[in-house]
Amino acid sequence: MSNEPTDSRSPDAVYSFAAMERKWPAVWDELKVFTPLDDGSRERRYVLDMFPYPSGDLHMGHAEAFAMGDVISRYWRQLGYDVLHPIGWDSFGLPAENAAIQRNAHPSEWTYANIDTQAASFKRYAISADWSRRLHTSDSEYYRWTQWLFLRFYEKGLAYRKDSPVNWCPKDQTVLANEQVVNGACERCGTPVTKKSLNQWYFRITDYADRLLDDMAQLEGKWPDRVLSMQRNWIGRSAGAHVRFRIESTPDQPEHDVTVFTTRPDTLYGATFYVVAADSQLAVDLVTEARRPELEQYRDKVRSLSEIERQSTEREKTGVFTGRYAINPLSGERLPVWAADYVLADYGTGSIMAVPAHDQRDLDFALAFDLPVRVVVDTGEAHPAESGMATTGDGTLVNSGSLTGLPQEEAVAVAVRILTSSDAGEETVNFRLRDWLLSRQRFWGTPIPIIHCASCGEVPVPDDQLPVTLPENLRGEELAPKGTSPLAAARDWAAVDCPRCSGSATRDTDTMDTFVDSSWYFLRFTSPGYTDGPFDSDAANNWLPVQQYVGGVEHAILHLLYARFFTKVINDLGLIDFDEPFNALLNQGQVLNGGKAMSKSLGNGVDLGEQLDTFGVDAVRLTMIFASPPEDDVDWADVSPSGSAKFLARAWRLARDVATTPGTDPSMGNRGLRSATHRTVADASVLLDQHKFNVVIAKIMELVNATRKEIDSGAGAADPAVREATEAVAVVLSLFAPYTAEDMWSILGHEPSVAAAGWPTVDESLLTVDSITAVVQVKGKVRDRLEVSPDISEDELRDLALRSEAALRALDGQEIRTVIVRAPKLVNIVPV
Ligand code: ANZ
Ligand code: ZN
Repeated sequence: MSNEPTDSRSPDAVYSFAAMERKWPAVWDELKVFTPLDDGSRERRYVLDMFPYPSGDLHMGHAEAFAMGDVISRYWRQLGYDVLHPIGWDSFGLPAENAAIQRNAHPSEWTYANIDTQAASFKRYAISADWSRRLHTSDSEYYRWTQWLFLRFYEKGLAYRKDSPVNWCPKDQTVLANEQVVNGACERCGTPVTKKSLNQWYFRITDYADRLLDDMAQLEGKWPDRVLSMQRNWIGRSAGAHVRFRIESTPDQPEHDVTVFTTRPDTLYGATFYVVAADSQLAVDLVTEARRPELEQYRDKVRSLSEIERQSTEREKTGVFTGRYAINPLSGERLPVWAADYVLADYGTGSIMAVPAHDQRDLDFALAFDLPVRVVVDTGEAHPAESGMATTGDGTLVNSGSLTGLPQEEAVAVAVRILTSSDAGEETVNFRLRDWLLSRQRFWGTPIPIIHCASCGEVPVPDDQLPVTLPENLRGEELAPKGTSPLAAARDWAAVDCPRCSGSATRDTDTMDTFVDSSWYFLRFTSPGYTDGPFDSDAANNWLPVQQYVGGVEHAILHLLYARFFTKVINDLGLIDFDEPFNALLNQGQVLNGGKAMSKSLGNGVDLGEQLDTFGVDAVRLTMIFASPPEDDVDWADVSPSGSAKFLARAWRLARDVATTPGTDPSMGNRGLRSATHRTVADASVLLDQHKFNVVIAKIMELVNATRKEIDSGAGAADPAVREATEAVAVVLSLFAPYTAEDMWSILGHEPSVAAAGWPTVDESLLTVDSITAVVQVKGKVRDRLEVSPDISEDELRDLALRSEAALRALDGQEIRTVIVRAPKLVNIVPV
């Protein structure tokens, strides 16, 4: 199949994907067919693929994902839109750093070598990208603006520092990323990982929780429902109430006011104890001196647990009594205050009123420590203390003072009213979403542009001193984290003069989470060379929101949420006039092999390069797309790239065989084939809008067959309808198999590129059915069939029927009593 070509137009020319792959990339580069005009002369459309991480060469997963985005951009280009389809690399991150440590190199060496490899593969794969807009987030001309944006967030109070726990290996004295903690132990030395408190940077994304949630209404129907619901759960809005409790004084401790967040204020009379998060400051503040040692011991134990162990519902409940009592504001009842690890320090207020009858976690705790269980909502179910099951259903309030007798829902409202009027609480909304911890004790990331000065405190690096670039002289082990960021070890780099007082100061040595880099790259693509800001506002407003975003569902939560957050903040900064970045989202499926994800350990990986060498780029692309709708997985064990290659050769031979010249008027061509062509194009438009790319390919296969049939057994290759059909095949195929389509287009005598051909115009009159069969019966028996127009009148049909020789023969001279006509399909002639 990769034989060398003879002259394409000669009758024995053969399809050679290798020759096409050598010929066309240079032509596309030179014609700049994929560079948008960007002059406003055409309506703009922005198609974006989630940009790749340079982990090695491209793999089958890339081949699938990027094929889908490419179909859409090529389709929209054919429709006449000015399409922006850029490409770049998300090139900061841990793998480069680990590779550099192993190879005693600088992370940039590995990173940029991989980028070059991937770029070459993308070009071969014929991604219709505008290469002139290529960017890499690890280029200082890019991260300069990541730093600039950070400083704008900082000025708005949206970037701040606070102490927070990190994974810590006590043996290596090293901060560990979550992925370096394996089963609760350090990946390198196996020592159990503990938590250490470190001063870290956060983005105040919680300020935007409401908008992030509410604005999802704009995305309804345009993003997959699954992604929207994952985002909703992550933001986790819950409506409830704050309730204030007073903690009684003790001989050694003063009174203390505390607040809980509850979604069930109706159950206030069922609270039998109070729990504070053991790892919170509040626990330390509340505990009596007599109980302090016990609490400290317990806190140590809690700290040594991994997050997974702590969250496990299987685990037995543990806790310690603090020696204090809380007063229920409604009933005046005294509740013992416990410290336990099932209450999270960073959710709600970090402490709860425990209602064991109606909350399973509280019930488990009550049963473990022999605390009372009081039913306050009668649901008709067994008593929780006996069944071990908290009851959460609807019912009537019991044992609840003035709430007694109320239906549950009404009791919520009444309880809130009482709390509000007695100033003991109020309605509130709570979010699961936490602020975004963005600092990493890592080297290969965007340095945080802050300087720490003993006398001035945190001082932002002045804009005109950006970028703060990474040192280039660190290699290998020097990059390994040692308790703090490796940048702290680069003393020359870290030591600076304070921009405010000129005293000696140090740079912040943390770098940013790589999700920061990818939260605004879609803006930079609209003006990648811009030097007066992160992007040109006009360009961004012209192109965004992205009309079609394509990427994996693994980014359903964080990346998309962060990008939405950045967009809203940048909108608030007045730099853009839209506040959602991605109008539509398509999640492509995975490529499997034999029912399982491809992996080294399973040995079921398929090498993309080998597939391309064997079958050609077009066949691999076509196979990916033909296998299933884009959202579904493709199992490489079930597909046939060789079948795709055969089909492509078959399509290509149509072009070789066409015997008319470009511009030949198709109107005299075979009407059946013309109809098939126009119907295929019309159907393809509808199907493409619905992302049913695989069905479009099936339709094209049918049209190729019909065209071949016309050449072989109809009017032959000189039929103008054959040219019309073959040109349509080339244009539609250009979305899926760009090399083959380009070659066909040129063999058909066209220039300069099929990508500029324009989508074929559908002649509506050819779509209508041009004849249907009417039957002529004599005395109810079919005697003749007539091809008639579907809108024939009854009179016309009657006249035609009465001229039917077959019908007259059957009448055999009998006189006609009556003629029943049901236009357009039936005439029944009844003799006397
Ligand atoms: C009393 C109560 C009674 C509750 C009842 C539930 C059922 P969501 O829906 O997830 O927001 N809670 C509050 N803060 C907590 C924390 N920091 N750690 C663990 N649990 C916490 O859950 C809110 C409910 O979870 C709150 O309502 C509180 O228990 C608990 F029959 O208050 B509830
Ligand atoms: Zn200073």
